[in-house]
Amino acid sequence: MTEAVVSHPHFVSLEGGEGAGKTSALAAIRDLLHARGHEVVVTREPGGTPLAERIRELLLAPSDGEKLAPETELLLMFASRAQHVREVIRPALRRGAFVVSDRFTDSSYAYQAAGRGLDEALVAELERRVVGIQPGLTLLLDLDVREGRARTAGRDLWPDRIESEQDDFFERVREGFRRRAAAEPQRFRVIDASQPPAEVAAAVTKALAQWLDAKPQ
Ligand code: Z5A
Repeated sequence: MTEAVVSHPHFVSLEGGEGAGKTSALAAIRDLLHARGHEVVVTREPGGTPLAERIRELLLAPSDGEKLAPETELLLMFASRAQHVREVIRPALRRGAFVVSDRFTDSSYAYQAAGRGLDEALVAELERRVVGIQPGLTLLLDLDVREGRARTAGRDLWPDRIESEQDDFFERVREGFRRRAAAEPQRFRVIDASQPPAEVAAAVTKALAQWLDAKPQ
């Protein structure tokens, strides 16, 4: 079991609330890394391996009457992450690839701690003992909650279990992300996600290029 959280220079995560535009930002990140000649593994959380994707289904399935306890939700997020780190992320980093993850542990701090009200120290303990790794760069797509929800309104016939939460939950999540970004400015870059998609992609690419050029290869 790992006891320290080590930042990896080939590991990039993308975070943000609903409708922030992570899909096109991910494509822009992948394209820049490919253009620089790197192998790129694009993955996501919860999920990223067959077993972790099954845990994702459990997590996101609309309630069938039995409410998922916040602690259960947190532990399932970390069960999925434990599998993802061991089966996909660490092997890819070991062979020198870049890993780009659509969400990682910062989402657990934002959704399960800030959003659900669980103790941040519990998330930190799980991060230390179960995960042990964090991205070298985290791009936070920051967007007004209502604007994000307006973008995704009507997209799904049935919103998933977390999408069905109220605006005040998503406001706490947004604040949780912004607090983390303010506390770790060396790791986070905050991107204004209210801009048109091409401008968001350009801002993401610029932040990534600056980070790549600044770090030792
Ligand atoms: N979760 C958690 O609670 N704890 C954890 O530890 C982890 C996750 C890891 C699933 O994640 C849920 O799991 C998520 C957090 C929780 N729940 N929520 N809510 P997900 O990443 O799969 O789900 P998501 O964040 O809800 O995805 P999303 O809503 O699809 O967001 P997105 O990927 O950022 O959005 P998009 O697909 O790129 O764009 C959405 C729409 O907006 C689409 O129609 C676009 O055309 C439009 N769009 C995108 N960008 C723009 C701009 N710039 N202008 C206008 N319209 C735009």
